[in-house]
Amino acid sequence: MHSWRSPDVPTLPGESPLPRLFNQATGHIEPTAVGTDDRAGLYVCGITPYDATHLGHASTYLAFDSLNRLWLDAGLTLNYAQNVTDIDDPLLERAAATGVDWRELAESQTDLFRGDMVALRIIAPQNYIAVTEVIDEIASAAAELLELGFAYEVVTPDALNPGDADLYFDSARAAEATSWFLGLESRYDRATMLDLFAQRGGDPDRPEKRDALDPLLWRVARAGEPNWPTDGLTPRLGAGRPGWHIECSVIALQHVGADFAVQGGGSDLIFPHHEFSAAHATALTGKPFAGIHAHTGMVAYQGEKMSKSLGNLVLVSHLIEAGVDARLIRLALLAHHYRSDWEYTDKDLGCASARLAAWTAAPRADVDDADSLALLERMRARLADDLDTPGALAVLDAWFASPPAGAAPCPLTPVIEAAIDALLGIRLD
Ligand code: 5CA
Ligand code: ZN
Repeated sequence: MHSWRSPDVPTLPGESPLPRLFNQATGHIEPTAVGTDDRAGLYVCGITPYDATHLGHASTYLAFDSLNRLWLDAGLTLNYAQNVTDIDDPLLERAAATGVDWRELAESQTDLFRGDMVALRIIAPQNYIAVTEVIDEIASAAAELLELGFAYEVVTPDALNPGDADLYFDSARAAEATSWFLGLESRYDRATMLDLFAQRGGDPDRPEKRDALDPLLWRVARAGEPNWPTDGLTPRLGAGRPGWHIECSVIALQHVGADFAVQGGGSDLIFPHHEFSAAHATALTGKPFAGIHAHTGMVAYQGEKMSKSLGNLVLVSHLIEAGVDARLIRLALLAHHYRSDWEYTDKDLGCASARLAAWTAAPRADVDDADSLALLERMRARLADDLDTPGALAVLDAWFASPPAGAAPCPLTPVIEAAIDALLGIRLD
């Protein structure tokens, strides 16, 4: 599927240090270990295309955009993939509720998302992959897991084709036979896992499962549901559609490779989604899924997590239609650390506006003095330390602050202007 147009990113003098990120799996801030080929591998979970793009989505993709910008500034090449969950229960439910064909809903919302990403100047993934583009690969991976003994069939009385059975992942066997274990990523206890599994699309109460937490790999066809043929697979799989977690394992393995630098998404994906995406991939390859499991905090609005199911959404496209400068949306989001949960209010845009006004009002200088080059290094140091964007903004605020009476204001020099563009994605001209 086509991605979107990436913004131009200016080159800066010198280099960023290798960025360090908080790893959910260890609880520590660690260097992002990139391969010897200097390619920085990143997989970020993409949207389920309905009600896109709200500020929570934007904040998550902006966090990983900050990482990509730092990696570029550190002289690395990006190897970035993102999926679109264009077949899943919530999408089908929304399509049915609104009387729109699910394919049309997915396409129109993915288009809207692409437009919002361009407006926000977010670097595009090299591979932007819809799940419906890789159904064959997912079905093969599910069959392989069955062959390897990491999956089992569960009798499915309402299957469209009698005798077809849903396929589940055998968590206990994976924990026994691979380096993955339940909790490797989340560190949650079992009660929390059971609770989150039920809330986030899991089916802990299906009695035939070996473990209540075993996730669905492949759902065989039911009457009235979209399904895909699986001809010629060994072992045999009934026609059907993928479970949720396996889509991200397969797309990441295919387009970023095994054992890449960073797996990313919002903290609502820590369990079960990321835990099991990693489990499936490790069962398939025998290797860890990613070096660092990175998660963004949740943006709330009107007291609750901004979410499609609650409908408390502030959409990027609505703000832009209302005349809000997209740079202000970016600045408002960058003012919060990517790992913190926070609540959006109109004040966020007001603060961003005041900040941008102060920066653009600064006198311009044609030459970079030692102080402005030192400021670039301070910005880099803040950002490389677990993407401390509020810290980087504070460095700039201090530079552009009103000078004491009689003192000359600090100027906007070419390197500072380029740094604001390259590292923060904001063009001042
Ligand atoms: N398609 C799946 C991932 S495979 C999915 O979670 N889609 S989504 O549309 O619900 O979310 C897209 C991304 O935005 C995910 O990384 C999710 O964690 C993140 N996200 C969703 N809501 C928020 C929020 N309120 N604040 C921050 N990030 C959010
Ligand atoms: Zn995902």
